[in-house]
Amino acid sequence: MERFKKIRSASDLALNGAEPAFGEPIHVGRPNIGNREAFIKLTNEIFDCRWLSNNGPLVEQLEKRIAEVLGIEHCIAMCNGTVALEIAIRAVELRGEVIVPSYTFIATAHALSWQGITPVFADIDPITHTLDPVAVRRMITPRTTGILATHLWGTPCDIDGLQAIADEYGLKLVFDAAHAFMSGQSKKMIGGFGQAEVFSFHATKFFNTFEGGAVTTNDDDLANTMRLMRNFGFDGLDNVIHPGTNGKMTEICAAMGLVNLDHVDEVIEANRVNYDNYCKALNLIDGLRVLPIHGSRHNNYQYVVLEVDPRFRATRDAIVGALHAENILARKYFWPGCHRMKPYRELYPHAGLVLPNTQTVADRVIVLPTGTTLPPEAPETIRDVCLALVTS
Ligand code: T4K
Repeated sequence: MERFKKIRSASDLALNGAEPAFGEPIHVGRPNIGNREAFIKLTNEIFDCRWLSNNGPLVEQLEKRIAEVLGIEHCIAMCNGTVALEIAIRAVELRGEVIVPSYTFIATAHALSWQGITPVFADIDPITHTLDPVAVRRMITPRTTGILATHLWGTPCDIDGLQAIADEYGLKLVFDAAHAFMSGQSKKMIGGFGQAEVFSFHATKFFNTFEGGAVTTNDDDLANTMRLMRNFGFDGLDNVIHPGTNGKMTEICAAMGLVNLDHVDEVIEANRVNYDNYCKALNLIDGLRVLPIHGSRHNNYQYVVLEVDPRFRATRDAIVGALHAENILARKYFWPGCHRMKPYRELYPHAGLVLPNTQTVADRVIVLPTGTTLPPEAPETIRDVCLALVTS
């Protein structure tokens, strides 16, 4: 992709009438696609054997390979991350109130409320952006049955801190690991913590199966229950032994997963190089900071998170507006926080009082594009846009 111009001052900004820096939109969440020929070969095999869904051979292969890669006992592939969350939530028997972050994608809260469970929002650690165990403790009531914590941006939560609270109060602990495939804590990969962990393999994730997701666990009984729930509760032909839904992954999605799994290290490396370039370009500007990668030697570098200090001379929204004008479609994930979205705002009009860090962080974050299709000039262009905004 061609970079059309050098931005030296405000008059060079598309916002002020100049040509955009990029001729085509640069998206956050542009899918990474592995070897096309290998995918087409697998697609032909699917057509030849006429097995399209219902726990086919490719789904079984994908589950086995993911379990091996993550070092866990069971991987149950699903049609998407949201249904995977719903199934995990039911399988571990969450009910009443469950403590969640508000600073997460809306699916985390929806997966609970969709099943009549009340999401209770607890605050995050402003450094890591993940659920703060001290804040969780404050939100426990007699109706609390569990904690659903998000490894946001692929950063592992304070797993030990949350597990200690779960043990003390007899709560279930489930992780929304939608961002954390191939991330880890010290030597252990995300996938085996808590009762269960839930991944998303949506097109916008660094590893995708078009749409898809999975629940991973080391608990044999739980894995069996979730396999039943994923397929209407069927145990063999004509025999339903459990309530269930349709959470099955299709063979074409599993084929995409198998092909993409072969390229996962290359994608992480591309993300890591992008991340380093962003740090070099942006961390020298006073008031801007690329969120450091916290806590592990394993990280997928899927999200490049820029924090804009409120004292910076351009606001976060002004920067996003200027970038969009340049065709760089940076995002304000996960602004304004679930508690300020209509369904939960009405439920908890005063939630902001106990979520100061959530509100501060949600108001200052910009997620920048990365992945295998990122033009190498993007980090410097973004730096120049920010400098032009504040030096004019
Ligand atoms: N928990 C967490 C913490 C999550 O982040 C998510 C999903 C879930 C649970 C639920 O998992 P799934 O049920 O989705 O498997 C996107 C994704 O749709 C969503 O999967 C993801 N999180 C979330 C963080 O991002 P939007 O509404 O921002 O998507 P959208 O359509 O604006 O796409 C993002 C960008 O990607 C756009 O600039 C366009 C680009 N794009 C998108 C698609 C689908 C492409 O270039 N190609 C594509 O095929 O939610």
